Amino acid sequence: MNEQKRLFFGIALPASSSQEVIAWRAATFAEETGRPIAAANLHLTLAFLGDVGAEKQRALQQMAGRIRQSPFTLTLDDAGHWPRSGVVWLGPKQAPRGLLQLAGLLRSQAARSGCYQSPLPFHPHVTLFRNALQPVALPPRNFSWQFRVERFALFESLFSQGRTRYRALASWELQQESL
Ligand code: 2AM
Repeated sequence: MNEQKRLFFGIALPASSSQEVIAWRAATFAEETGRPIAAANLHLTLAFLGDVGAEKQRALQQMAGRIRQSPFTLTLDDAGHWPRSGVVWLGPKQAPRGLLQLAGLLRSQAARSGCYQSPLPFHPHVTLFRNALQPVALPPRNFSWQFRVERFALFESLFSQGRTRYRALASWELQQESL
């Protein structure tokens, strides 16, 4: 049997930031903006892997486990709307080098394992709303959430009873690199 799972590498938002973000979202965006993402589902995707079988998953996990990288600070201080995909997002105005490095490594490992990687440049973001197909009034950029990223995870995306849920299957710590 070769059961496939829908997988991605990503960073979960700390629970405290998630709560602050959803309170801010509720106060900032009109209700009809789109379908709000649940607090527990807020995350930043590093590399989308698609449907993956057990053997490939093992190989991807092994490669992820060999990554040696220092923790970094992520600041979410930008927001935008992609009308074609219907996504309203939160992201960094300036992506930290550590984030770009980590995503770059995971994306190239994924490509080498045969997981299709979009040729579009990596645009780090946390999706706030889906199905936002009408123009969206974006708030002034006077917000900012900052947190330390000390681990990343392999998530499975599960869809049942009309709801998407993400489950962390494995995670890896980012460790201060020795000089
Ligand atoms: P999105 O939030 O911008 O839609 C799980 O689906 C995660 O993988 C989401 O964060 C999603 O980004 C991201 N992702 C990237 N490429 C994807 C694709 N081709 N299909 C589904 N999700 C994708």
